[in-house]
Amino acid sequence: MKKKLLSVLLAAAMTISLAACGQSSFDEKGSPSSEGISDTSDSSTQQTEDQADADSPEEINYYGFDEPTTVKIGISYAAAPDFTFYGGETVDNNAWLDLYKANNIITDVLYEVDPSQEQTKLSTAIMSGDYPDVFSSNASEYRNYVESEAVADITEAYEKYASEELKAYMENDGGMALESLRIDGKLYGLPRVNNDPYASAHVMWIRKDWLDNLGLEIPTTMEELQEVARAFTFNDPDGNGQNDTYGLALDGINIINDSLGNADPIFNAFGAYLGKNGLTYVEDENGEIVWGGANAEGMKAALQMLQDMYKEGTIARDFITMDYNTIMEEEAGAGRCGIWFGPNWAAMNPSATATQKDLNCEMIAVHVPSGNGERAMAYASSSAGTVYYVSSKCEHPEMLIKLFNLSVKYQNADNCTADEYNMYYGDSANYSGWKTSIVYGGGPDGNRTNAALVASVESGNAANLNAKQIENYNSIKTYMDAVADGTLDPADSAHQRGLALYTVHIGDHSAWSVIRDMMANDDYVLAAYNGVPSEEVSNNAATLKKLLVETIVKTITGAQNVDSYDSFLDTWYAMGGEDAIAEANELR
Ligand SMILES: [Ca+2]
Repeated sequence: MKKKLLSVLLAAAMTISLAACGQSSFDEKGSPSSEGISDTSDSSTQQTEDQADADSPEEINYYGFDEPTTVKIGISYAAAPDFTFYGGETVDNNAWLDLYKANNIITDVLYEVDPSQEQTKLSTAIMSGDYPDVFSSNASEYRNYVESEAVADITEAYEKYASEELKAYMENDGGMALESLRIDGKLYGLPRVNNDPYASAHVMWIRKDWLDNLGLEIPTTMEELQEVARAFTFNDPDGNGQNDTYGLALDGINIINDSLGNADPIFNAFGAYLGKNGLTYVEDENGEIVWGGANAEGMKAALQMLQDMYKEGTIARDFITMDYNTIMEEEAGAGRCGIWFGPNWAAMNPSATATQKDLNCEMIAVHVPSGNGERAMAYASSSAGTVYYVSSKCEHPEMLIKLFNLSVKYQNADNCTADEYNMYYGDSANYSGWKTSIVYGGGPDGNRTNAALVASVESGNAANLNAKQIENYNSIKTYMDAVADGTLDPADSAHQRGLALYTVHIGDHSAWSVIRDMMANDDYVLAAYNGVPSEEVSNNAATLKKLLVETIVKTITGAQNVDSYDSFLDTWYAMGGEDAIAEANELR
């Protein structure tokens, strides 16, 4: 579900641009009057106090300008087929324009185009020399823009004008996307950060009711996992007298992935890191960047274990034809497998489905077992996707920073009131809201949002939750009350939704409980390089991943022997891997 929301947000990529941020002769009709004003100025004062500067701190306005400053914008969101304005809002009259006006940022629409024409329009404008002052692109264009000198160096503007909230937003991914944009220490753009690689770490999901039925403990090593998988396969863990279960579910079609059935956590447990794309960068003991799959010893130990499990039947015979959806619905969801790896939402659908078949079904999240005697780590990587720029011709490069400060303040539930959040972020199903802002500053709704939800469930007080959180809170409460009353009805969709959310958020064995523990223990191997790959490396990446996936699957089924991983490595380097690693070492 989270994945679906994320893809909706990504698909709705904002392509609005902004031009000409010179001083204007602003007329009084747009003078500040909304209630956002007083809040904004209060916050500015607070920021000023918080960010005491040696020069003249009280003069820094993080959210706008002391004098009306006109910005011309190009708009493409309004012509998008899925876009709907709230009530009476229009391109010229909406909550975000009011907020900008209240902060002396006066917008004037330079052009309005269909989203499909936005990049062409922008390119034409840049070539003509008269182009928007603030605009965005995919990060793959970042170096081109920097080399063309069309965009400003914002290093100093960011240092001086970034609010504490904006800095915290950039830390959602540990600062990786922002740092990936530095060239010789200088910044020429700001990334949209809606990825939290810490929060999206994968955990192990296991049937707690099966462990209890067989008198087994939660496995903490890969050897123990193999023993549990044997018991789940041969000892009738569901007690129905049928030989209808097995141990570990794997997605054989895409064995390293971002969903259910991912095998990468198993490789991680042996010190190898493939990520979801297969092209990962880790640092070796000499500080050089090497491929995360270059640890042949670790990879071979993990492959040997999986080959052994396949041979003894504790991995499904037909795993090579399974994808994440099969595992979700027909394996975990049907109560056939007892163990799988996946993200925080990887038991939502399976728990709701499997409970209909077996009311005692209990799926819990646990830390990935250790493979090599050390605590298993997760690979954390984040790259820039959308990048926002300010033109090198703009006399106020801080305009970009101030626009971002406003968006981060009003598009994150933790930074504003529930009413403000609903107004400036809006209802994602109907749009408007954040879409009319010039910069999108909504972050991933990670641990902070989760912490508020968990606290409310524990205290029974939902007063401080935003609209989205209250919806989840009510669902979880409905489920928990039904369990307490003995009235749980697994066919009731409201109970299913509550149970699904429970596996993510609540209790000692929720996904979030495990992930918070991972964060506290720093169980992460950070990507040594997060830069956007060159076209050549990018083109080779798909071939390299295909080769890697084929090698892993063939080794598990025994079609290839484990030691052939060494010759695979030679091929991987020769087919473009060597160039990718060299590029990372050169550009880091
Ligand atoms: Ca059985």
